[in-house]
Amino acid sequence: MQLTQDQIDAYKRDGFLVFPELFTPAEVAVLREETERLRHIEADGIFREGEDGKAKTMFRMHEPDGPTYSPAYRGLSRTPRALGVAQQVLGDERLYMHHCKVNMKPSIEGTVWHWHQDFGSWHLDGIAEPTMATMMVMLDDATEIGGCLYMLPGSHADGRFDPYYDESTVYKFWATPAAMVKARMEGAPDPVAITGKAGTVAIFDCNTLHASGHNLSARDRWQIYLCYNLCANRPGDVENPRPDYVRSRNWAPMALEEDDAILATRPLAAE
Ligand SMILES: O=C(O)CCC(=O)C(=O)O
Repeated sequence: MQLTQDQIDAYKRDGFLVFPELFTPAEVAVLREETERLRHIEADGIFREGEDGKAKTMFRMHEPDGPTYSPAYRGLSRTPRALGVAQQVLGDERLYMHHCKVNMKPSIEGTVWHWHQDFGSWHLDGIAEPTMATMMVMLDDATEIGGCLYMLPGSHADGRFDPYYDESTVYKFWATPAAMVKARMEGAPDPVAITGKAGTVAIFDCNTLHASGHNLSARDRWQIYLCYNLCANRPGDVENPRPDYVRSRNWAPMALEEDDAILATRPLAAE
């Protein structure tokens, strides 16, 4: 999949690109089945919230040597539509994956992700340069009432803001101080709601400010996040590094696979 110069320019200007229904319903169905299979196991890198005990976030489905491995996720992470697009927006063919996760924001109970930049925390992982991009893949239709992502166009241009550790949500993470977000919003275009049908994809710069709201709808909202980095930008040593499932130590360049890499894991689904 070859991006046009207009798309590359828009990525550089806005800090994100959206591709409606880039993955097919058959591919989404395979990824959903795999997600459902894995969310019932017990392993590091699977986080449960709420009274139903169901997994809400899972990591590291793309690596064959762990309990959360899924061949379909590995295939997804290496398709020309995922890895190939990341190579083009980052301008480098030698990429590895800092982490891969799926967020299953539950109906009614699933809460906000405050405004943040992914590089806010990844820099603390020891990564020097913001040459990173996240690809989000919708496994459900994403709606505003269902807690879709919002992107602030152009917000990557000023680089990284020092984050603070936000403990107001169950998952706790490095968010951007509200005063900085408000200052960045002044005079900027309105935030863009990243809505669309399942299979829709957004790829965004690691300094793009993004957030998501409460899921007030009757449906859970599942979204995959594939975080690519240049091999040349692998993390340096830090004290108390985060676990491998969130700060990968596999810095080998990923190889592109065929574009049918997801369905190839399920020959019957491909028919
Ligand atoms: O899944 C969401 O709603 C937001 C997740 C997010 O922004 C992140 O993991 O960095």
